[in-house]
Amino acid sequence: MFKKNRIITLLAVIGLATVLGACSSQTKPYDAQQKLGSQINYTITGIDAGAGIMASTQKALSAYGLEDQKWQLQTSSTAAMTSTLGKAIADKRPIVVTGWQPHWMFTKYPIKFLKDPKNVYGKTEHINTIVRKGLKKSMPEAYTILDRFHWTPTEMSVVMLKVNDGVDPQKAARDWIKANPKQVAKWTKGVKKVKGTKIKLTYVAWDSEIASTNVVAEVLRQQGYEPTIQAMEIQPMWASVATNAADAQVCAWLPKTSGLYYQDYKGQVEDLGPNLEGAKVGLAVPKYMTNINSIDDLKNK
Ligand code: PBE
Repeated sequence: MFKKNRIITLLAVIGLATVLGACSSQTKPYDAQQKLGSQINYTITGIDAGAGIMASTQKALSAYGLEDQKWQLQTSSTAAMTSTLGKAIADKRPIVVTGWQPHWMFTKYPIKFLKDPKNVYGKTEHINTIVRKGLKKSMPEAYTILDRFHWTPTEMSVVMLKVNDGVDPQKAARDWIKANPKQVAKWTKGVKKVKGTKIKLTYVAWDSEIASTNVVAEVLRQQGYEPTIQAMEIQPMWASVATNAADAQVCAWLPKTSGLYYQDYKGQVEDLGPNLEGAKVGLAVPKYMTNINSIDDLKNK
């Protein structure tokens, strides 16, 4: 019986692999003479459903009249999206993805943002630090460090690339701290050490937030805290800080990407302002799609 089940499972896997293989081999290299939509089944490759970039892309579909042309946004995950992107690029196939920066996809792959003349995604974004109400009073040392925490997209990218290369995030964060003592001293200068105080950070497991959350946690650890970090979906993350289940998060992409959550929770949390400036969100395509430069081109070309 057990054996029979195994064989059935095996056949199902082979069947699925054949179907998937057939689907992907149907697509040919990008052909600028043909309509883009018909070459990619009018599909934008997206990430996890809760991400702000997914909501913004739905808005873009209607703002640019793409819905009428049966364009759709496919939900997946960052890992699946970047892997699909990598495979498409290896074969020079057409693809449109939800893209953002800082992220290693722009370092690793030759891709470009599409212009957004209707400003659906906003020009640039900043990432803010959000803490629970009352943190200043109960943990003034952590509050000061969280308030001062601020770095650049280039600095964040160093940690992100290491993690992408397979280094454990906590180790990547420690290495970065060791290599950047002056920057870290700006955040911790004059702050009293504590002894084993527990502090909890929540985050969404996006590459950028894995990097920033681990760096902040390790800085707090060196200050004497006992930090825990917990990954969750975006909505529970905001709720965790609003309900005091967590102390802080450093993941608020604003004004647009996390804008809806910010509106919902802003009275229930404390916003400590940007920890990074110069982030960007939008749609991206490989550079070899030379005639596709604006979201409008999805409709017209
Ligand atoms: N991102 C990365 C997130 C924020 C960080 C752009 C994918 C989003 O909510 O869309």
